[in-house]
Amino acid sequence: MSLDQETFDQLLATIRRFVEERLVPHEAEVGESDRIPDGLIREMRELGLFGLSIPEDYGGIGLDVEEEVRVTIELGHTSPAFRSAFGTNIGIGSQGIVIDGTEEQKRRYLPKLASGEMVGSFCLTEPDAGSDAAALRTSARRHGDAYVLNGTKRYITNAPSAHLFTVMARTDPEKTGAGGITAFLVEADTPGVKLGKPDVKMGQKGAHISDVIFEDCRVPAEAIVGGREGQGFKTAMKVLDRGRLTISGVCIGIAERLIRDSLRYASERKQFGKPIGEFQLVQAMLADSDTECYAAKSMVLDAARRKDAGETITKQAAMCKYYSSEMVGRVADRAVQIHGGAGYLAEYGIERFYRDVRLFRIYEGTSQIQQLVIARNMLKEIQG
Ligand code: COS
Repeated sequence: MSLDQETFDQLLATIRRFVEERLVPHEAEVGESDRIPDGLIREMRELGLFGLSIPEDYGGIGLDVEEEVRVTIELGHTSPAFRSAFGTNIGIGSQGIVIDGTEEQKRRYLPKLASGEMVGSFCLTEPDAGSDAAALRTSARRHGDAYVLNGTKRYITNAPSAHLFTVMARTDPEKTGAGGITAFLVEADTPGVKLGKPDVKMGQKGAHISDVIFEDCRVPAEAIVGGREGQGFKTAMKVLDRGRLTISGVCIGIAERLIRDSLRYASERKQFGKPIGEFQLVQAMLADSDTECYAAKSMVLDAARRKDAGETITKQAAMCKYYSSEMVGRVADRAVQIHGGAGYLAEYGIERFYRDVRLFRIYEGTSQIQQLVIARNMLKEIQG
């Protein structure tokens, strides 16, 4: 553990209270307006949420992976758009620097990301490179002691509010695969950085994505993460290993929330003269949801502990993301079913979660990519 037990328990209790008292009451409003009130973002900054996983030496709280997963489960008890506001700062928008950055890059950016003064964002996906991330085409050509970036990144979370992008670009046009890719730190106000219109999404209203376009965008060589060309793909994969555990934590938190809401509804709603929770077919749905959620939680905490102990958990992270995101999809579907007509109405919020959770099976690697990563690692294991 990075924090002592008492401090960590206090942090968890504070976050639980913040979620219940400050975020849950704003869920419907954020879902309708597609905007998180500025005051709530300020409160998130004050609580240190933008720096949860950033090391203490650089102004963050420095949670280890298990602690971060536990906190993320709490944060999952409300609409995922709230966590998304700082999710890139503690995840894919900062971890490239934390894991592979130079000391100078850490000192320059991490304190501002930890305080929330800067929003960080991660640019890997492109119009023609999503699951096949190594096929990306954004180029970074060397000109003296600078690089010039050209290309378009797509579906970039928090791009509309970002100050800093971690951009994966091809520095070696001769190498078509992962080896020719380099990660750059590009500040959003650099000439040649443009944003597309915020995309209109199915769910997770209040969290915004857009294209990020680089047109002859010139950055100094010191912008390369870690200072070495050709390491960007590996940096991205390491970032995603941790990110997939965190996304799993969000899925578990939302599943817990939906199970709690379904249980309450099943105890109150009466049909045929008794609460519907007394009918065995409804009980079966509740039992399946709780069992699957417990299984996901057990796996994610195990994988997080292994990562904290220094193990390579690429396979386990893929398993957790695959299982947890599919699990919360089933739990949300059952929650709609248990709520019946009410589950389909905006007023009860269940349909909003149903739309929100659909994304988890897609971003930070689709379920099919997770299956591929799992199987490839199994084959590697038997080959020794
Ligand atoms: N940690 C460290 N290094 C890793 C790694 C990991 N988790 N995964 C792969 N690598 C390394 C490999 O070891 C290999 O290095 P060498 O060339 O030195 O052997 C290199 O990276 C290339 O790996 P690989 O050959 O497996 O790459 P592929 O092009 O076959 O792609 C997948 C691998 C499909 C797994 C990858 O493209 C992927 O994860 N795609 C999904 C991307 C994604 O999640 N996108 C969502 C948007 S980001 S929010």
